[in-house]
Amino acid sequence: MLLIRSVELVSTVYDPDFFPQPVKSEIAFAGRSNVGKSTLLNVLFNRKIAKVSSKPGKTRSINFYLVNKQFYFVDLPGYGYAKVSKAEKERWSILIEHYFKTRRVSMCFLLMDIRHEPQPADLQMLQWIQVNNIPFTVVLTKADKVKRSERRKQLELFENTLMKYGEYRLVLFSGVTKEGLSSLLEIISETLVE
Ligand SMILES: Nc1nc2c(ncn2[C@@H]2O[C@H](COP(=O)(O)OP(=O)(O)OP(=O)(O)O)[C@@H](O)[C@H]2O)c(=O)[nH]1
Ligand SMILES: [Mg+2]
Repeated sequence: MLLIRSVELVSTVYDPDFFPQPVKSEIAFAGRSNVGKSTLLNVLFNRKIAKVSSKPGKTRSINFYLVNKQFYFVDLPGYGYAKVSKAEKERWSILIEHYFKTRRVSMCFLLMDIRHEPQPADLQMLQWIQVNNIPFTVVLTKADKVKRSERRKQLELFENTLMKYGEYRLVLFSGVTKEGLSSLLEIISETLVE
């Protein structure tokens, strides 16, 4: 299992021209604004290095975290937040699209809130990931917020809606209880040795 010994935020990028040089392997974390990307990274890193906010739209740049001086874990800006200007949305989509087109991403964790059904923006993201042949894992976040029965119902809903996107794994995660952490670490470990 991957042991995260060191983490360093090495690059905060707002402009497609300023991506850092690729390293051995790169893992991306994508999802709607406020879904819990930065929270999940902090749990993985076991320290509060990524900024978390209850207000959506916190992470506006692409943040490259260098892990164990070998791999990038990349916090992508959240999409689908209604209250930003059209120009800002356009900027984000250019940045994210450029990111997926130009980097070799070994695994993309696509986060979705377990309480809501997949949103059009999520499905669009999935399509982008598929078109670019990037392996992905779906992470259902905020699992602590739903009761057992609701959890089963939502799981079924996600499985049915996402069936047509081919092979992928699905992990339930909570930043509060840390449920799902060991599954995530296992998938990351497998990805990084390949
Ligand atoms: N209960 C609960 N709250 C969570 C969980 N994950 C995130 N949150 C809360 O959801 C809010 C958003 O979390 P962030 O980690 O900042 O979300 P993000 O996806 O990085 O958001 P952007 O940077 O805006 O794209 C914060 O108030 C978090 O505390 C979770 O697993 N359980
Ligand atoms: Mg964030």
